Amino acid sequence: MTDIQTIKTKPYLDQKPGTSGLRKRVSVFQQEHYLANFVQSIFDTLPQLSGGKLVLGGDGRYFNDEAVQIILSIATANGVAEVILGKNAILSTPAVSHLIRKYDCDGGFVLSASHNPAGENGDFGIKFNIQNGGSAPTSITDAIYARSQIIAEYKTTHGAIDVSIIGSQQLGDMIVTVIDPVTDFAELMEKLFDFRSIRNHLKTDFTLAFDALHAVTGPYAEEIFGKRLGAPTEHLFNTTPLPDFGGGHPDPNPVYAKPLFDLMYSDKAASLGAASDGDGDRYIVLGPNIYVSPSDSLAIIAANAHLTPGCADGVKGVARSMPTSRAVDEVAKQLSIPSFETPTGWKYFCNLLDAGQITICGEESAGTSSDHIREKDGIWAILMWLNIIAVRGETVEDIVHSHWKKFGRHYYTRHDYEGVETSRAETVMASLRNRLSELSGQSWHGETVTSADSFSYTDPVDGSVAENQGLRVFFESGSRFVMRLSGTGTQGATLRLYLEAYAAADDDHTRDVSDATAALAQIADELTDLKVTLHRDAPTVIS
Ligand code: VG1
Ligand code: CO
Repeated sequence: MTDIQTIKTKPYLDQKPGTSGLRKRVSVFQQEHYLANFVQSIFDTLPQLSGGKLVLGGDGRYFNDEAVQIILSIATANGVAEVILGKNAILSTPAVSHLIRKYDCDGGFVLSASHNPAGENGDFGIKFNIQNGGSAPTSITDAIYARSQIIAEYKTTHGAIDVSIIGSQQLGDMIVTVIDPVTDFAELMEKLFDFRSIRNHLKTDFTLAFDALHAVTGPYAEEIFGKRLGAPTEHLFNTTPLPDFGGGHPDPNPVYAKPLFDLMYSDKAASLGAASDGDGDRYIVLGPNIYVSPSDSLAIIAANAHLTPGCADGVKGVARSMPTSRAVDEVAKQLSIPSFETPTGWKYFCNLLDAGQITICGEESAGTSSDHIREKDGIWAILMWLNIIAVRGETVEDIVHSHWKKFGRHYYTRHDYEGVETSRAETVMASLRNRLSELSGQSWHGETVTSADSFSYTDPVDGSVAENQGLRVFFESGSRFVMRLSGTGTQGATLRLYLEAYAAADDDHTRDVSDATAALAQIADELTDLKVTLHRDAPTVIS
C-alpha cells in the first residue's frame, strides 16, 4: 500500500498556462510547493487519471530531475497505476505525444520551456497533454488554473525512482517503466519515411548538418540521422543535452542558431542544414546560402508530402496558425483541399487532426507536423525534407524556387521585441486595436488597407471560441501585417510583428525579404508609434 501524505499548501495566483503550458523562471518553480500545487491541480481537475497510465519526460533542462521525482510521488499518491518515463527523464515533446498514443495512455507531462533559456537562472515549464497526445485544450487548462487558485492541500508519498535504469520499478502501488527515449520514436519515423532512399542519397555528395543546440534532440539525431541513416556524426553538432543548454538559447532562428547559419552561408555549407529547438518540436532548414522561411517550408511540405510513404494517400486538408504566411493556402487551392486558419499554439490544430479534416499543419515559428502525432515535430519535418530531396534529387534552392514559380512567393518576416515592459507592449496593442475600425481605405507608403480586425476563431469541430488572438491589417496588394503578444515569455512582454508581402507566380521573387516588407514595418511603426513606445530602436530578433 502506498504511504500517502497530505500536505497543507496555499495557492499561488500566477499558475495560468500560456500558449504552451506553464512557464516560469526556475526560481519561481523552486518556491515551496509551487510545482506540487500545479500538478495536484491537474489531478483534482481530471479525477479519471486515478487508475490511469501516464507518460513523463522533459527536455533535460535544469530542475528536470527534481521535478520528475515530485511528479512521480504526487502521481502515486493520486492513484495513477503506471507511468512511462524516458530514461534520465528525457523525452522530446513529439516523443511524449507519440508514446501517449502508442501505449493508450490517459495523458502525459512534458517538462519543458522549449526555446526559453535554461539553467539555474533560466526558465522551467510544465505542460499536460491529454489522451489524444495533444496539449490540453483551453477548457481544461482554464479549469486547472481555477483549481490552482483555491488549492489547499496535495497528496504525495516518500521514495524515488532511479531514472537511469531501463525497466520497471515500483513506487508505492505505481509501476514506473523507464524506457529508452528514442527507440519508439525512431521506429515511427522509419514507418513514415523511406529511410533506404534517404540513406542512399546520403551516400552521394549530398550532406546533412544538424545542430541540436545542446537540447533534447541530440540523442534523437544521433540515432536517426547518424545510426539509422548514416549521416557522418561530425556533422551532428551539440548533441549532448545540457541542463543549461550550453548557455545558449535553443530557438532555431538566425540569431540563436548563428553558427549553423554561418556554416550554411559559407563555402563549407552542407547540402541541407537543420536545427531544432529545446524540446524538439520545432526546426529550421537551410540550403547553401538560402534559409527556408518556416511558412514556406510548411507550404513546400504540404505540396510534396505525397512523395513520402507516410502521406502516400495524399493530403486531406491543411491548417496554419493565423500569423503564418498564406503560402500553404495557395497549395491547398491548387490541390482543391480545405485550409484552416487557427490561433497561435498547437492545441488549436488537435481537433481538426482528430476529426480527420487535416493531414499537415504548421506555424510560422517553425513548427510543422502531420496527423502522426498531436504535437509539432522537428525531426519529422527534417526527415520530410530529406525524403523529398531524395525523391526529387534537387537542391533546397531549386525546390524552393520552383515552388515560388508555381504558387507565388510570400515574402515573410517576424520582428520580435523581447522583454519589453508589459504596459508599453499593451499600449502599442491598444493603439492599433483602437484604430482598427477606421483603417479601411486609408493609404500609406503605397499600400491601401482593405480590412483590419482582431482575430477570433470558432473551432469547426467543437464550436469553442477563442477571441483576441492577434490584430490583423490587410492591404490591397495582398500584403498583411499582424501584431500580437507572446504567450510563452517569462520576463516582461514580447511583442511580435509579422510582415507578409505577396508576389504572384509570375512576379519578381528575387527581392530581399527586408526590402519587400520594409513599407509594412514602416506603416506598423507609424500607426502605433511602436519603437518610441517600446523604447527600442530595432527588434531583438528578426526571423
Ligand atoms: C510561440 C510561437 C508559437 C508556438 C509556441 C510554443 O508562442 O509563436 O507558434 O506554438 O511558441 O512553441 P508565443 O505565444 O510566444 O508567440 V514551443 O516550441 O515554445 O512549445
Ligand atoms: Co518547442
